[in-house]
Amino acid sequence: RRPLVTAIGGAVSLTLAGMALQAQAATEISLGHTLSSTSHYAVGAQAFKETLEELSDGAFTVTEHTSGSLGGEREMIEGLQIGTVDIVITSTGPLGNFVPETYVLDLPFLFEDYDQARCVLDGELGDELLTKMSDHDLVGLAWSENGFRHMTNSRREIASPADADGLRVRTMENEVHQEAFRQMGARPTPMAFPELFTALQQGTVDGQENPITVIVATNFWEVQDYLSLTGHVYSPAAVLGSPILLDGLSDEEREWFHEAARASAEATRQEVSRLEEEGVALLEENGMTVKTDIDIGPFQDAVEPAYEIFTAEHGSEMLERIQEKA
Ligand code: EAX
Repeated sequence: RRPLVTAIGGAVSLTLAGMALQAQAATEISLGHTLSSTSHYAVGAQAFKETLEELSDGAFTVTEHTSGSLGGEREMIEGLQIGTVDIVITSTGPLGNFVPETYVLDLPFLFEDYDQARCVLDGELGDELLTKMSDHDLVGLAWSENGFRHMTNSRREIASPADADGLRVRTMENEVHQEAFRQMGARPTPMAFPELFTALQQGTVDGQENPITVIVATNFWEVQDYLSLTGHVYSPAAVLGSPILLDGLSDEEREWFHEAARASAEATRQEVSRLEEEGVALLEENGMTVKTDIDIGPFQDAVEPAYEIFTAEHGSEMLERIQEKA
């Protein structure tokens, strides 16, 4: 009997040792974003998770934190720098505060359509900007997408800049966006995204601007009656990593993260395209009055000074390179 007991004991301890080894080997990666679990960012987060877990054969597991549960985008970017979060999917909204070179992407009416924007971000300039992030304690993994931004508000239909006059519009914490809205005659109020729904509900601000993707994912129709398809600025998203995690990995491991980020961006862009097709109808079904046929000329004229202010501060080299591609 003794050998049998020993054999069983041996098997049990082997299994336990195996489990301990597995538990030790899997590194949990935290991934944060500001949007809901049904959003285009969530689609991208899941693609990141699947790709990384598959490539690493389970050595890394990814836990997604949605809806700003790790804070707003500015806070999460700070979290990457100090290593309290590993991966963040964020708009470029607050990014220029950390990597000023990215401000150029936030200029209003810079990109004409999705193809052009994606092409620039996937090209040399996009790569350069991702590389630049290393100078600011961030790892730029891939350019993803939020979408062309449109204005919503609870007061009136906006068909021209004059209609935006005096309107209190929440903007992202981005000086280029704030300037553009000032030029339109609105009263820009920068605010982190997780505070926005309540601010709209309580009337602290009259309106906000975001892509169809975000308006759909956040049920903004509950607090906003009017949507105007101004498409006034393309909103890129970036998949960013913490240098504190990534610098400690092997080249092979780091490449898995880059690949997972590219898969994430691809999945997100597909979802953005789908929502561009179907989102407006959904918003109308939910009671929003949508102004579609907007003459954007007067809006472009109104924000023109934002370009001068931008180039005076940041130069025109990157801007000219983008405009050459247009
Ligand atoms: O990145 O803050 C914003 O309006 C962003 O579009 C949102 O957080 C998604």
